[in-house]
Amino acid sequence: MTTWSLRGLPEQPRCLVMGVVNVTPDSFSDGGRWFDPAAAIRHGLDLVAEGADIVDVGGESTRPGAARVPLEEEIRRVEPVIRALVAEGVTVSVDTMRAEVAEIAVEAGAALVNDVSGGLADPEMPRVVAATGVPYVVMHWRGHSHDMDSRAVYTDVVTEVREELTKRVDAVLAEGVSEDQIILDPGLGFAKRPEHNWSLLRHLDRLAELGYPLLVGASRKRFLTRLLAAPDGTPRPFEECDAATVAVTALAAFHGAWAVRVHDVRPNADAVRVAQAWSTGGTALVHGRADAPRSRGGQ
Ligand code: PMM
Repeated sequence: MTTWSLRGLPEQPRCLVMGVVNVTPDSFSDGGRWFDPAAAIRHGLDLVAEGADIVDVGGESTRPGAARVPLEEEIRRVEPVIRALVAEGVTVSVDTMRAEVAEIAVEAGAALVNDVSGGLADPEMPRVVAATGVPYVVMHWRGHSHDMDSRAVYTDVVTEVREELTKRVDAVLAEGVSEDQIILDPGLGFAKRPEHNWSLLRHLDRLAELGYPLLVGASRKRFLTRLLAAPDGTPRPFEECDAATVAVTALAAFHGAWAVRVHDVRPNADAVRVAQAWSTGGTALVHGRADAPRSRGGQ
């Protein structure tokens, strides 16, 4: 298992867990629950207690069909939450497509810029990220949420996502971002139908060949609600898809993902440890030493 070294981010010989705090009234799966700043801060701290290595704070929903949030409102939502979590020693990432928000967030202590548009939504973003020097998630993206489903057209999704990510990497490098800042993300659910998401997960190795750490965000996405649909085709509610998310986490971690972005942290933190133990034969355990006395509870 590769241990990636990214400035300001935790280093572990296992897949990292990024917990999600959506400071939004209308997010994909947890809309409204953490809209109040105090609730968002408490939730971020709870996620760390449950095993999150990084807490991803976002102020703009990217759920399919979502409209954009004004810049000032996005800043108002995320800045106090980032400042408070950083003050508590939390490693925070900011989930934003806007350079101005990224700049303010890094100034407030964010250690990572997570841009679902990979620098396409705001042409200033790569320059700002380059100036801050913090790691930068370049996600595969084809357009804003209001019409992204109409862009989910591929003949060979893995090859096309690989090519489009490569173009984005070249573009951000040309703006001064350095190679050791870049993290790639296939962008599950963003201009992707369920079969596209599954192909990308099946071929994570082809994205890993690009030579950058990979972040995978499958948590509570529509393709899981469809996979687990009732016999009459009714999709399973988002919040009842967490076990499927954990299964994706175990497999993604086993296949070398650098990190997973998840809502329900604790079982996913368990899953990445299972994947680590499985792939190393238990020789490099970080928590729970391989030679620790056996606990009660069987073999
Ligand atoms: N998905 C969402 C938001 N931000 N960031 C990255 N890097 N990758 C993702 O897959 C991703 C993301 C949408 O999920 P949510 O609204 O349920 O948090």
